[in-house]
Amino acid sequence: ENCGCITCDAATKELYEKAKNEGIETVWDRARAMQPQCGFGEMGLCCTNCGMGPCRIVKVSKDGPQAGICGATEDTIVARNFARSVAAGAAAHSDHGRDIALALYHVDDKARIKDEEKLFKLADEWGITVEGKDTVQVAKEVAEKALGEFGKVFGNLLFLKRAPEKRIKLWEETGVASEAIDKEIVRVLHSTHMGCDADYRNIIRQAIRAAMTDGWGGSMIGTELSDILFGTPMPKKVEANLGVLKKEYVNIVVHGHEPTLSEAIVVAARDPELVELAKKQGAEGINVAGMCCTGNEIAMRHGIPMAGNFFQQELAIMTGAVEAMIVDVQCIMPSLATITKCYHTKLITTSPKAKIPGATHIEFDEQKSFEIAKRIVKEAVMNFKNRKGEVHIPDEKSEGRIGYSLEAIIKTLDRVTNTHAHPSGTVKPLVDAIKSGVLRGAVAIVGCNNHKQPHDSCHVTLAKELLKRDILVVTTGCGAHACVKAGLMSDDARKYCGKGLATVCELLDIPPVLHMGSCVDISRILVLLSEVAKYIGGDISDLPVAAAAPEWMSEKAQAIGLYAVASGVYVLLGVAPAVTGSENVATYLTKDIESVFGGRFEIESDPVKAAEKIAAHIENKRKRLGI
Ligand code: BF8
Ligand code: SF4
Repeated sequence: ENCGCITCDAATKELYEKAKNEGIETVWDRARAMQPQCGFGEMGLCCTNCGMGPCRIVKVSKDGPQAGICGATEDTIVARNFARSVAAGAAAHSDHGRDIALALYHVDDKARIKDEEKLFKLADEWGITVEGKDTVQVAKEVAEKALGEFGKVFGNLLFLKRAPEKRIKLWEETGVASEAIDKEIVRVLHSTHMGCDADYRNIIRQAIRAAMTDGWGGSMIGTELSDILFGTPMPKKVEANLGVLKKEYVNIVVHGHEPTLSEAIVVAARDPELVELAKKQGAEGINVAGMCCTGNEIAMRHGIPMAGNFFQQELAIMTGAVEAMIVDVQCIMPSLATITKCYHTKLITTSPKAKIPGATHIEFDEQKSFEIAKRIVKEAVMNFKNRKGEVHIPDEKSEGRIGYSLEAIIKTLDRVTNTHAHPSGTVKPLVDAIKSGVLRGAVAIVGCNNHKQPHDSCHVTLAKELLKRDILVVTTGCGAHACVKAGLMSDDARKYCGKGLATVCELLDIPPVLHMGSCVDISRILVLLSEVAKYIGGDISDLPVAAAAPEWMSEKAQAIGLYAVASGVYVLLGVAPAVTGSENVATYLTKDIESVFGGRFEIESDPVKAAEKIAAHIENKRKRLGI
């Protein structure tokens, strides 16, 4: 795949050419125009934390400034910048979780709770008595408890208890057992304010506390409560790539993150009245497709086709076939407003947190969700007749099986446990496969697209390199889109696997790359790791596993990376975070931190070398386990 092109995805290549021919600027053009990118920023050496700045530290020469005007060293500046990015990422994921909790809080009809069993299980976990209460009441109390996680005055995050005991103890000893979500994020902002924390290790410690409120806090709340509200994903077939758009249909692309909006759109688009209206406009019907993490959410739960990932959002509009792109929060390029000007596509923003000049704003309100969703879908339907010029939809689409929530994985494993009279509902078969060496280990490939890497190519190459080494891959976010588009979630993908992994896939009837959801759903991976670690009576850091974000770009990815490291995971990044300006900070994050948490960062941009490093790490862990 590493052909030096901008992407390994054929649909993307095709539409990128179209954009060039039509003189439409895309992310790749703007990235090129941005070169060379600022070296200070790239190394994390620019500080704008107070009005005396900006201060930039010149590392290359002894003549330039070696400290900020206040005296902050490169260690302090780099650590502060990194911590603030992590806090912003944790804030985004956690605020998403809060919105889901609010949606659950406002449920007034039992029919709107799609996974009652999960609701009662969570109520039990959180010590909420359920006797004599109806489902709606229990939902309200669970939602209230979840909302309390953001601002409670005392106590640690409730979900930390899901980790193995050794891990919990380690977090307490090292001072990273997080308290309330909002509190930890505020603390990063406070302690990195001018003239506060100057000790890079302590700054990173607080950054970890904030990162933990993402994975073990807001993200986990987002995942759990979304499952309760909209259903826990189970395996299903899905089609992926821009070829899922249909020429004769009203095409609606839902893009962003929170399933509250997208779920409502999916329902509204099936409304007979609106379908009829679409037909009156000359369309054959209404086709909803999802983009980025919203795409993952509705694909996992309803099998709605996945239109594409982060670097395909502009291209979707260039098909000329999208009547409306409906967005909520995060990873939405402001350039969409510019591009929609050249086509008939309506860009519809829906969140008070994310308005874009040039877009139509129709604010979403969970309490009137169906009504508003219908209004939005109607806008799209009525826009069908405004299509300009020719429609250009690439043929490319592939098929895969997705929907591997933790519950789905356990159910899948039960297929082999039950036959051996072992207790069902455990991770035993997975542990057995790893112990025997049939499976060498497992790796999560997650994260975004970034122009610093060829689009999708690093996700796909890394996955294939791991599969052939008998390493199972799980994936979320834009990495999941990349893998399903490349056919890695089909049965046919067994051809990329080593003999052991191929056998496991056949036995369990699974694809070798498991789609576990959106980026908040990395919380599912944390729970899976915890379950496996508990099963073997160890810690997450003992396991032959790793994580990789070969094309990451967002602040959320930095938060994820840091909570994974603090949870004991080896995290390989394909793009270096802006910490290279401080040798101390860079060394701490990529080496020394391992002696504290058992996890660390590794930077490697070449996906083939990345696979080698990950495999070496996994074999190392196996050796230490004596397996
Ligand atoms: O949360 S992988 S580009 S869409 S940040 Fe964004 Fe990155 Fe995609 Fe989802 Ni995640
Ligand atoms: Fe400069 Fe210090 Fe102000 Fe940062 S906090 S801008 S280093 S004076």
